[in-house]
Amino acid sequence: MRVLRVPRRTPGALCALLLLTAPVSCTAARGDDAKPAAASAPLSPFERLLPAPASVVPEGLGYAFGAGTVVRTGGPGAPEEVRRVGELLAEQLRGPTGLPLPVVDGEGGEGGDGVRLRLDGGAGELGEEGYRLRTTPTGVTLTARTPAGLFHAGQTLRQLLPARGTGTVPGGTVTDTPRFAYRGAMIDVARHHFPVEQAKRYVDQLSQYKMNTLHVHLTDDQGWRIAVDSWPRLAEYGGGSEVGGGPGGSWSKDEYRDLVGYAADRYVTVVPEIDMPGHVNAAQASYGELTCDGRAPERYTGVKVGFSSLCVGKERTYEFIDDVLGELAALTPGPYLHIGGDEAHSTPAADYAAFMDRAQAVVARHGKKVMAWHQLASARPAPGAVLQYWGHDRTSAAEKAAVATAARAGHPLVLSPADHAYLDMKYDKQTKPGLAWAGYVPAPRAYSWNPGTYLPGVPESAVLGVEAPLWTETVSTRSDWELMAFPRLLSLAELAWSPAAALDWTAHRLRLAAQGPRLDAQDIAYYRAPEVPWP
Ligand code: IFG
Repeated sequence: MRVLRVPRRTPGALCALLLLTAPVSCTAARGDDAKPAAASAPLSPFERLLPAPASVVPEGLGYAFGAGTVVRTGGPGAPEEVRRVGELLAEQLRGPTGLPLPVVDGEGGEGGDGVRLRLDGGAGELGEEGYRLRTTPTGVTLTARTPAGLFHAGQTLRQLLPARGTGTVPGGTVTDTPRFAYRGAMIDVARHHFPVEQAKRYVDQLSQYKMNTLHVHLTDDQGWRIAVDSWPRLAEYGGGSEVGGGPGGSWSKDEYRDLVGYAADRYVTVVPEIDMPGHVNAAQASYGELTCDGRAPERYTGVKVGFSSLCVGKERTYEFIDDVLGELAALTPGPYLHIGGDEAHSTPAADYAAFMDRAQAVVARHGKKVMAWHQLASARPAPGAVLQYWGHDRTSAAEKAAVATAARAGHPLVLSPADHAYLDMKYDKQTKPGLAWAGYVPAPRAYSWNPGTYLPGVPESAVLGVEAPLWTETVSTRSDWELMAFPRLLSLAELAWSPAAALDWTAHRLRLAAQGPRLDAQDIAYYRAPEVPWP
């Protein structure tokens, strides 16, 4: 059931009529249309929700959170995972509200005031990640078919309360399911090293907006950031450089496991990337045997791309990728290993195709699915390989057509158009960090595209989802990271989750503005984009 979103200035009488005929969320019903419309009348808590939910039916009185509010994790026999979701939600709500919010098993019967988490295997219409959130004066009931759905319901509940302090959750029902399955953000920890704590903070932030995938670009010319037991110099030596000549660094296997577990608790899947056959200078500086002439290059701290290539004709190369991908697969519960494949300008096309054939076979042998940048379409993508498109408006029709052909041949696409979704693109010429090779991406441009119709000849059914990469050639601090990522990541989150019918910049910009106090409360150093009416 869709909720009609009627324009703010709908006359009260008409809106009241509409209320009789269709569930509408119109604030004009309060009769405030008599007054000249304010620049932006304050949004109701339902209208502030980001990503915009599929359906909202405001109804009756709400539930006031208070000292007596209890979080109840499911009826008898509810799986342990429901309790864990309840504990995490309570923890996320205690901060802003300052309330005790104890977590108890069971629903405490109808008299049980508070927040109830309920798994309902029969709620087929909610799918794998959807939920229903129903609020009455006695409490808020979160219902979902899966714990992931309950987690997403909790993120909506967080936004129905103020960013600071406690309040009343408005009465009514939110019924919500995502448009796309893959809702991702990528972080490049190779150009500049970042501690795993920063990646975990990003997981907190992106999962709050129902994104469910963190792609980690672990290796590149400037650095190797993950320990590999069978090739120890990769992290020990190859991790000791970064753009600009800083100390670099790398993650131990335990640190990577910690990130994977932390992400899983928030229903975020980690997709690790080992870029190949290009972008490999750090690996070759660590092991000269990985070059064709056996001579290890110097470690690289510049920002050029396309100058390195694994030695496609050497068997040692395939022992290397088998060892590396094998150890990474063992650490990665998620379905994908990303093998890069971009900018292999120093690998002849035939060699590239032969190499990618073998690399894809290695991924399969270790029980994982292939993900790669869309250049793989020019070679022979393995059955089911997912292609990540990073083209832009100036990408040739031929290149777009090759990707569309691959999509129609059964290769799902993850869309990351560089001139909409690359978070390392400057907002404008004043932006200090960032690049501009794909043009400036001001906040509205991050939102002004429709993944379902974006690529010619690619039906929405071939689009697995969207992903917002943040490359770090020019980003070396948390504040620069957050300046570039926010608020544009929230726009990608809405494109990834909300129904196409909900996508409307004039409403979205108000929802972004309403997130300002929440980002402030979480100490996120976001860019106060001039196109957004921040409070
Ligand atoms: N393209 C390169 C990245 C990075 C990026 C910076 C891809 C797939 C430009 N490859 O994007 O390594 O340098 O915007």
